[in-house]
Amino acid sequence: MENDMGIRDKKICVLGLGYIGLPTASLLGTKGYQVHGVDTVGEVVDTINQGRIHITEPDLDVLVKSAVQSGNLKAGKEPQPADVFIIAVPTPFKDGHQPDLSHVEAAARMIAPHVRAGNLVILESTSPVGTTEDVIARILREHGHRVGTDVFVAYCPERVLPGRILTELVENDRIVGGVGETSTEEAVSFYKTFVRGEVYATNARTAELTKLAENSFRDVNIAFANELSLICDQEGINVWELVSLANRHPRVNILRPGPGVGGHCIAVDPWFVVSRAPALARLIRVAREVNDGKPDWVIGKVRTSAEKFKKAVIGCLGLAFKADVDDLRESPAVGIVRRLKEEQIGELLIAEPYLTRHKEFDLLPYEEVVSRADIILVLVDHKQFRKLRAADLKEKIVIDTRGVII
Ligand code: SAJ
Repeated sequence: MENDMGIRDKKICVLGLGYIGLPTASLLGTKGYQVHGVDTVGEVVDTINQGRIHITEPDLDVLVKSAVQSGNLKAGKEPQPADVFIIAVPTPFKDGHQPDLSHVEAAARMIAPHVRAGNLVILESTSPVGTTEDVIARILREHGHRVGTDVFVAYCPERVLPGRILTELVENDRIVGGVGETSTEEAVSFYKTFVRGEVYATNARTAELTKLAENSFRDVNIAFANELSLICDQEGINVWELVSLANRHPRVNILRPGPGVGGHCIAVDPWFVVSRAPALARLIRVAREVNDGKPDWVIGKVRTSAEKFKKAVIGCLGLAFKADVDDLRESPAVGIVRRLKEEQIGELLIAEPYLTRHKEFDLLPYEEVVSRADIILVLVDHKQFRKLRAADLKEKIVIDTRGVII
């Protein structure tokens, strides 16, 4: 890492104070930068200015508190002039799995009047190939800036894993791709002031597709595991045993099947590849479809099991999108429980140990759910559920989508 010379005089404006923007803003604040964070939601701004957080992520509360108390992190609803602008706003998809770049576009328009010669503008939001050039650089040019000469623009995808964000923000290697070589150089120098991993230089388009390729790689590999789970079920073979045996091969590493793929990234980003190359991205599209189809298959299993009872009591274990987080974004577990409720398949008892309440479902302690249910449906591999033993559940039907019960 470079030394801290000059950091104290530098101002950073971070647009979007969510799962990426807030950890990044507070980390930069504790490094000594003067950080102004921007969010369009007033409640988020107020919470952060009080030194508190609106999302759950290990150790983030301590970091935000320290950055705010030191005076280095302040939040507001409007951007301010800065040396570096970092855009970390959501990029969801809209109808037909087409990317919705409206937040990126709005952020670029918000900062454009504040950008001055010598400034660096970085996009971190996961985006389709061409976004940095076609949205960010274009809008800055419309405001009279000469991109690559007096204003520098680069793409640097976030790559942090929810649950490990603060560690990975510093330790992970970063890919930085500028619009033009000078932009790349400026952005690489900036990341080197706080990243301990390697910082690799490329162009913006390559950096954009690198991020999409990473998440598509994971999606395709999870789809392979999910497809195997359906084949194993038909053949009467235990998929968990199969995966662990196949993985004894030195060049095989099959991922874990589950109830589907959730989170705000892996279930979304591959569509950004498909949207630009529909005829070519065949495997990526099918992987998405396989993973999106898994919840239906799980519901079918529950339905068949419930038919064996007059009114089955179904214990649903977990709502989060993955183990040991309280994050429900795009969670297949939520979708499955919602459908079971809508279709009135049995009486539902629901446990999510990482939440105290949920706006749609009544939550119960998981021990109570396990003891009262006829059918145990494991949807998340939380550590609490990993304590369950098959020998103690002999009287019940167990549908374990995560392979936690042994
Ligand atoms: N899952 C499985 N089986 C597995 C692994 C995961 O079913 O073997 C499921 C999880 O339960 C979850 C989903 O996949 O529903 C995604 O979880 P994840 O842990 O694979 O990934 P995310 O979404 O938390 O974070 C990913 C990471 N990308 C990669 O690992 C390539 C992270 O590094 C990215 O920064 C993040 O997406 C992002 O923001 O793009």
